[in-house]
Amino acid sequence: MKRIIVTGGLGQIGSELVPFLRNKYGKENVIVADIRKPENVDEIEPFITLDVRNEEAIISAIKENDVDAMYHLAAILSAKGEENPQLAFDVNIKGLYAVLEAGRKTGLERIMIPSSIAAFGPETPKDNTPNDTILKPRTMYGISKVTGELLALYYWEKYGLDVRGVRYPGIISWKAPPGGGTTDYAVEIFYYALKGEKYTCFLREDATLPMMYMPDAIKAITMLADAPAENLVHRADFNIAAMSFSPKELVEEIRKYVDFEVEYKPDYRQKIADSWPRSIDDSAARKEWGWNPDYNMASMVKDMVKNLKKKLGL
Ligand code: NAD
Ligand code: AKB
Repeated sequence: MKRIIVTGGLGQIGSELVPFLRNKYGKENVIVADIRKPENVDEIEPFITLDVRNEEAIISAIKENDVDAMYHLAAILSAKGEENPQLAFDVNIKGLYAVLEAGRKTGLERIMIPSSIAAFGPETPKDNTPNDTILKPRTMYGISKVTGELLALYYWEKYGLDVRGVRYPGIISWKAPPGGGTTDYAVEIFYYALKGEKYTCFLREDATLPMMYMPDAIKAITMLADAPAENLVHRADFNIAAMSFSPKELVEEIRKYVDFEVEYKPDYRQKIADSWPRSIDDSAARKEWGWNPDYNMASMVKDMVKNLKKKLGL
C-alpha cells in the first residue's frame, strides 16, 4: 500500500483515519474522497468529490491518482438507514459493488471495508457473540453489512482481490460528530454533560451495547490492513471488542467528572439496539492478527472529557 483513497473520508472515522494514514504514508499519498465538499478544502487536500455509486468515477479517481489501495468508509449508518432504506441500499450495496468492481478492474492491492455489529440480528446469541454465528439482521444497514462481508469473501476467492474488514462496535470520538447511528448517544451525551445541559437519551437506560474508543478503531483497521494474508482465515467479518456498557453505566462514569441530568425517551432506535449483541467474542481477531484494545470505559471517558473540554473551551 503506497497511494490510498479513503471514501467517505470526511466522516467520523475518516476524520481520524486520514491523519493517521498521512502520518504513515505521507500527506500527498492519502486522497480524501467524499460526496460533500468540505469548507476547509485547502487543509484537507488532496481531496476529490466522489459519489461511490459511480463506478466510472471511481475507476478514473484510481487511475488519475495512481492509487493501489482503498479504505471504503462511505456509508449510510443504521438510524439514518431506517429513515431512508432505499438510500441505504443504494449507497451501501450498490456503492460497495461499484467499489469492488473498480478495484477488480484496476487491480487494487487491498480494499478495507468496515462491517459492524449491525450484521447480527435478534436470533444471534447476545452475550460473547461468536465470530461465526447467525447473521439475520433486520435493518437495511445490517443487510448491507452482511452483503459486504460475503462479497469480500467472494471477490477474494474468485478474483484474488484482497478485501478485509472488522465488525466495528459503536465508535466513540471527540474530533468529528457521528453520522446517524444507533450508538450516537454515547458521543452526544458528552457534549450535553460538559455544557451542564440536560440530555434526553433515545435508548433505554439498560440498553447495553459493545463500544470502542476511536484510537482503538484506527488501530484495528490498520493492523488488519497490514496483517500477512496467509494468517487470515476470516476476511471482512472479524469481531473486535473493547468495552460494553449501558447508557446508565456511561452516565455514572461521566458523573465522576461532571454532574448533569438525564432522562430516557427510547424511540425507534431502541428496536435496532435490541437486535444487536451486548458483548462480543473477538478471539478470531486476536488469533489471526494479534488484536487487543488499549481503552476500557474508564480510560475512554477520562480521555473524552479531557479532549472535549479543550475543544469546547471549557
Ligand atoms: P459517517 O456517517 O460519519 O461518514 C460517512 C461519510 O460518507 C460521510 O462523510 C458522507 O458524506 C459520506 N458519503 C455518504 N454517501 C456517500 C456517497 N454516495 N459517496 C461518497 N461518500 C458518501 O460514517 P463513519 O462513522 O465514519 O463510518 C465509516 C464506516 O464505518 C461505515 O462503513 C460504517 O458503516 C462503519 N462503521 C461505523 C461505526 C461507527 O460507530 N462510527 C460502527 C460500525 C461500523
Ligand atoms: C450505528 O449505530 O449505526 C453504528 C454501528 C454500530 O454500525 N455506530
